[in-house]
Amino acid sequence: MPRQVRLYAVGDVHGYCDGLIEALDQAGILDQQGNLLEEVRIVQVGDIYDRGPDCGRVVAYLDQQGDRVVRLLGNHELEYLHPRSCGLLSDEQFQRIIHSGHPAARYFAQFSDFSAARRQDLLERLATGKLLAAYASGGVLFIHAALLVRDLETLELEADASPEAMANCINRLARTAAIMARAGDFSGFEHPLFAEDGPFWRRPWNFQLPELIPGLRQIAGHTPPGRGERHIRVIKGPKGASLTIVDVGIMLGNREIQLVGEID
Ligand SMILES: [Mn+2]
Repeated sequence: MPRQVRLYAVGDVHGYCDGLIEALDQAGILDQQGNLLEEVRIVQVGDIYDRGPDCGRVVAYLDQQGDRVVRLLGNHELEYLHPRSCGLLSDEQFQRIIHSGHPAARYFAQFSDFSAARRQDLLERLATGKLLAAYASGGVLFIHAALLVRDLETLELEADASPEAMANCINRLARTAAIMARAGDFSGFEHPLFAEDGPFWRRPWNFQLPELIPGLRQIAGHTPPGRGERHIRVIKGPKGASLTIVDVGIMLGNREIQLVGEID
């Protein structure tokens, strides 16, 4: 009999390793060595890189936790891979752009932890299933920003598809794009799934609540709370649909993480 495990969702980390570890510690899920307890699993909903001081340490810490951690693709990881952004750039080209004073410099400066080596690492993880674009467990879909009814048409999925079917379809596309990109062809990331108004990028104020997929429970990150707020938020959609936003702003000093449930 496998023991029951407790599943938690952890929001955007953005290079704040100490903040991440404090959040896990406050949730009471670390052992004396600072590692995740054996019966704990976490889904980190993406955006490990950029803004903070320690993204390399965050990656190393999460790797050290082995299969207790599911890592998802955030828009910050995606922009390292996408041909519209850093996908085709060398380190020298990237540095030249962000120091150019060109209007594009500000956009690229958001992804300041980018390097070609990190792009290669992400492609390798995505191609081998160590980094996922979406995850499903216990009837909940985990994705970086939000999946909407219009995405189901793009993905050729039925409205009543299971969260597992949705995650499988999204992961198949991402994995194929990564395998192609590893071989030098980045066109797989031009699929509408990876567009700037797609499920890795859109903000809650850019869509209407009825656009949430009826009855689907989603957990996402991507958007920290507004000024004065510091907690996980829940947005309600049609027929019991919900979008739980677990980006509490670790980079702003906030430390809440979400218990999703106990699973076998
Ligand atoms: Mn994001």
